[in-house]
Amino acid sequence: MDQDFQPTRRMVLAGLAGTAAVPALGRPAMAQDAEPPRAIRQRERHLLNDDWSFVRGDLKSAADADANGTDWSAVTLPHTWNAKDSIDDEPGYYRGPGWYRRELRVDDRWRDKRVFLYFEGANQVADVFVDGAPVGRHVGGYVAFCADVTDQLRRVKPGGAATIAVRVDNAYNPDIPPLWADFTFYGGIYRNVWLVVTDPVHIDLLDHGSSGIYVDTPDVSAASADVRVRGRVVNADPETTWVDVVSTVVDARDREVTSRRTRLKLGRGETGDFDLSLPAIRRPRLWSPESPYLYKVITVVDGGRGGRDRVDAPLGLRWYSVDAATGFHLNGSSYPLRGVNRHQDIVGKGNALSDAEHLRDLEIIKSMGANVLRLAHYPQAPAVLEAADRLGVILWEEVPLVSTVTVSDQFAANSVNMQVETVRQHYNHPSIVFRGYMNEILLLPPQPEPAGYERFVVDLARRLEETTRAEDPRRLTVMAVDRNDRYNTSGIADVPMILGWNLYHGWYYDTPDGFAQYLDKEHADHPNRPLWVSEYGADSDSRLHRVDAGYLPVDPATGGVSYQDQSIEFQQLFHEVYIRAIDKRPFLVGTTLWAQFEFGSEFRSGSVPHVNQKGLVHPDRSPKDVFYLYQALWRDKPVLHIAGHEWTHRAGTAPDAPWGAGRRPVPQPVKVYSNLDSVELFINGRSLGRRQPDDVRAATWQVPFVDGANEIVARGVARGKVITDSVRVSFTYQAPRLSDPSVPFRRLAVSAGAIVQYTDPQSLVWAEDRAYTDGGWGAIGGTTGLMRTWVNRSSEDPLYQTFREGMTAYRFDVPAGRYGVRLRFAEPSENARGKRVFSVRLNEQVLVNDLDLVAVAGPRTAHDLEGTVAVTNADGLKVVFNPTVGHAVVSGIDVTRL
Ligand code: GCB
Repeated sequence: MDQDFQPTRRMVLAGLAGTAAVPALGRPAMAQDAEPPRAIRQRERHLLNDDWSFVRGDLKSAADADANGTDWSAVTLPHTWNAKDSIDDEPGYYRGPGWYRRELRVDDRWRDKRVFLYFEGANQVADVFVDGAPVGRHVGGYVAFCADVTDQLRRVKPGGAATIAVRVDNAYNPDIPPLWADFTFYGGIYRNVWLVVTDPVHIDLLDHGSSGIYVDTPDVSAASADVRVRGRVVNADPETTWVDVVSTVVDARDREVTSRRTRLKLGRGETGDFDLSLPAIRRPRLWSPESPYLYKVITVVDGGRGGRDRVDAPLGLRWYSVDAATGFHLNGSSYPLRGVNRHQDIVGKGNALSDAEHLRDLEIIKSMGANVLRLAHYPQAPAVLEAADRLGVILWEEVPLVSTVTVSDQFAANSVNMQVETVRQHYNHPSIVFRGYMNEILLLPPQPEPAGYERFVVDLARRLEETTRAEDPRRLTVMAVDRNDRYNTSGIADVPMILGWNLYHGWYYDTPDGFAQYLDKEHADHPNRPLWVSEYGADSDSRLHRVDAGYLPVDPATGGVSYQDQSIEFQQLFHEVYIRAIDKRPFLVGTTLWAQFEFGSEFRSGSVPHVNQKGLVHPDRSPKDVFYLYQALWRDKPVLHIAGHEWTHRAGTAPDAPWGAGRRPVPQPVKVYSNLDSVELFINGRSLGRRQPDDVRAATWQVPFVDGANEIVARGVARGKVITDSVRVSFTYQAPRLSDPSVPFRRLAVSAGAIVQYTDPQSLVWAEDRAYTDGGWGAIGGTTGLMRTWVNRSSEDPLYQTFREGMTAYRFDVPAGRYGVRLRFAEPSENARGKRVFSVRLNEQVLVNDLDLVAVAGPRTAHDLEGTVAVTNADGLKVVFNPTVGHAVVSGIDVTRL
């Protein structure tokens, strides 16, 4: 784990509670100096990540950035001011201005040079000043921008320094996308900043933050590849200059492959374009995810005494096409794209990631076997794109128009400009094949919806489509939409070349089987439309488990899923159903699951608040077991993984065990994901037989767990070599009848209202709720509920979020003795005092009278009570609830024999 990475308590719980610590994937991502983006690697450049001061809030003017009296704190870039406030109990996070400032020592050698500040990204409006003078403003939080600061630095006395000040503002702005989306809009200068120095004659840095060089491959085949290089040269020299321009392709070992030159005559201050078609490369080595071979295009401009400049661009030679019936084709062969979505953050750290952390993420994605990555929902750091080129991951890149738009010319203009910037900046990355520009754009129209809103959105889509095709005619365009027929009826679905569906059958609505039916209908209704499954996924939490994972209950009235089971096992089931359906549909261009990593979304209130829990990997980059489902399907290397590393504390009962039978083994399922031909499973050294993994590489055994320690070992043979995986499970046996003397009662905890088990930080397993049965335990009356808001003053949200309401009692038919009873409460729905008041007794003994949870704790806030009670007769223990106003409610009951 990264040294300066402080996981919050919640993250540790979510990631590790109840599990053997699962090591993080990949190598440790240490903070380190950033690698300069390729375009500036050959130039004089200085990383400006250190020595910044920061203040949250506004200053009257940039001049104040120089003044004392402001409470500056020292920061290092990448930096965001929302790392912590986006995961605390307070609703919302700071969205407004912040200022950064830094001294810049001016080198005398720069006198005759051009000097630029290059920001890889700042969210979302940045105003840059040098010694109080504005040098540029950038709108939009997800691409780079560059400011020419030559003139300002010339004013600095020899040996002196200038002050760079940057005002960054992430306040909601109706004219800047994204307006609303399921991720946190972290503010700050969250990517690297560079100072770049060039000669007066140089390749243009000011074309929308691009490298100034645009490499095309108009014709690529196995036999030959044409390469075209366009670019813009600036003559900032006082004299008219002849500029030699030469573009050379070199192979991975820097041997020249092809080259062409030209000359430009540029007057003082003039800019000139060149366009070179290089002699074809014979029998090129092709680029693909399996073999990401990279050439390099070196472009040198030489203006004699006006100076020289050089920009390198990556070159990957590949060709591709899509077909509505047969999907994607790469380099002449059918090539099903299978992969993931990624957001660019780490919960607890925000979006201020080092290049090493970005690279680690890409390595994890690659190691799972994905060949495609959708960069959701905005362009990501240069380090990400360069890693994708190098590792071999095909990219879908998109601009952040998400959920809704503002009907304004400015919104449209900003959107188009974002696409132009994105295309020009990332033009040369061979990994980018798909260009998107909208996600679920009809999800949240303003209410009431203004007349003409839909037309505006469709027109904007057309403009973005035209812009994308004009700027980048060789990439394929794509849009992601949600399950809503409006995309068809409005015509927007036919604007891009490919339509991506974000589908959540079985999670937000319907059952998982609805997914395949939906796809088939869309394909049948629109046989000429290439389709992509751009998202599918379900939440999970390592603390939540379900012995017999099944489809979730659907409310017949709304069609919505009425209880989202966030267990690890449901997420596995969900993905198994989806990937099985996907693999049977060769018409799909690609599929990208949601999402590789858990990510920050401040308003979310699942079992880990502020986090979207659909990731296959935890925030600390340790994998969930479902990661190996995909690895077993997508990788050739042998994969053998017990899908139980996150379920190491189990409990259960043998319902048919006769009285006096003692602790019986309890059969519970254990699943293995493997791409081996067969796998043998052992419990405590005893074989449970050999099985063949099925079509989704899963094999399941009913494993008879014994009370106490269980060592589960999976064993298989890959290419003559034995490989194994093992997990230790601690199992707690509960007798069906609690007073059975052959199983002396110790402790029982119930998660009221839950259909899943919860493992607490002490590894105690809280059982699913149930109705009382004679001799056993359970609720008498009442209904179960789940609150989908976060719980204040607790990190055990899932325990408090489920509840039972309106019961008269819980009964535990324990033997005579003394018991400690701990009750967990959180008011799920009332906001005012006096709306719900009730008393609780432990048998005849009052635990609390007139409990009003809002009054004692506040709404949706954890409140615990405990007491002891002597059980003297055969009636056992009754926790009795007596309402005075409304219904009684409880979230958890933990009974311990003292
Ligand atoms: C979607 C959105 C994505 C969300 C995801 C979810 O359809 O495109 O931004 O995060 O669903 O988890 O609900």
